[in-house]
Amino acid sequence: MLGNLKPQAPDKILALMGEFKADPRQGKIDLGVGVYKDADGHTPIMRAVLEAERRMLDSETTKTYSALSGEPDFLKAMGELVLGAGYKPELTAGLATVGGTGAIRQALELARMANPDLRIFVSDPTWPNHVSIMNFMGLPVETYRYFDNATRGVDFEGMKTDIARAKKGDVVLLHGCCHNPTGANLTIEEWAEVADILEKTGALPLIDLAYQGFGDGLEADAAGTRLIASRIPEVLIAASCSKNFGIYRERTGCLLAQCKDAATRDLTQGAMAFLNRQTYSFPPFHGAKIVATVLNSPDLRADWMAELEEVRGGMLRLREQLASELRALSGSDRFDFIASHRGMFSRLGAPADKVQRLKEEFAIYMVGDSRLNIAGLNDSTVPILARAIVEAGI
Ligand code: PLP
Ligand code: TYF
Repeated sequence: MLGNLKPQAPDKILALMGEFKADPRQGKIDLGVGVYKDADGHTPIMRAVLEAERRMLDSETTKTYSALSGEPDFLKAMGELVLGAGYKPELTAGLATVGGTGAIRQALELARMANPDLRIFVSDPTWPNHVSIMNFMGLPVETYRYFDNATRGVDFEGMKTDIARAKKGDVVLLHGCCHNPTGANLTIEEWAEVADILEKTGALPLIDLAYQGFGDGLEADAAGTRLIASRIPEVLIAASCSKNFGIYRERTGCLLAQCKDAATRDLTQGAMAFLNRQTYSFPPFHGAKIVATVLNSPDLRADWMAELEEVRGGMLRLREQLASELRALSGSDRFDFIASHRGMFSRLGAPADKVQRLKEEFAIYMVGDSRLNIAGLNDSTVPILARAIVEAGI
């Protein structure tokens, strides 16, 4: 029977990781997969995370099952982290999930349970896993204009026109901050206009928040999400802890569902717990407990925030350096967008053959759509990349 299976196309980003590993060239540069790396190319365990694990090891006495929807202290701390003072626990259902990806999957399942005829509107481009999950689920996907290749910014007029086509019963997937794969983001004024449209159409926003703290800071990166939640009664938020806590492999994230009243919240909470039970029963505990411990211990929280700021500041400095190096080498300001993009990624807007040339000629690996991971750079590789970009004629 298993012989009937069809071969599946590999994930391009993960495949690139393998290609990079297999490349024997000295001085190769990995700007592919979206994982934070320090100047030595290492993805460290954050200090507060390690200390939280030590405390857990000392205090935990059992590994028995815990809560089907996830730990209440984790969900409350995440609600506060994401929604700030606007978090309304009495109106917000919460579900611990297997990473942010699990939260996206459960959000889509939940929305489909509420309306089997829904369509999902996604930005063009978006994280490829969004589309592949939706295709796998058989959900109709519509795209809205987002990236303007001419300016490397957001085509906001196009976006507004396209998301206005989403009706009540449809879902509009928005990146909360640090858009993957482009690095181009909405201003807070633009978020307000998105809220106007959602208010008018009644479409349900699903906000994917995978990089809170990687762009303009923990509060600023949540500002768009908070604005939507303050204006729109029903909002789904898929939050990932993989990047901002550096706990990728612990698979930690949550789905928050803000509901219009307490009765709907109870209904939604029940449906969300049901979805966990149908999928994998209890969600992973360890990563969620790390996050709850860090967020709920003042000393660990302060240290985590300080380290996250170091990480964010490092990426911002690399952006500035790369943009300024490219200004000098190209004699133009056409790469200045790199300094205004936010998060781990920037899309260069280069054609696939030039991306290929960077790989073959210069051993510089970036995703085929010309997305580069800024965190893959350091002081000495910034000039190497800048020279290669100019020499490759990008
Ligand atoms: N959404 C986006 C846009 C991402 O880039 C990621 C990254 O890995 C995720 C969601 C989910 O991450 P994870 O499932 O590792 O928490
Ligand atoms: O976009 C990225 O690089 C990250 C990491 O299947 C990632 O979000 C990439 C591919 C994948 C899962 C995570």
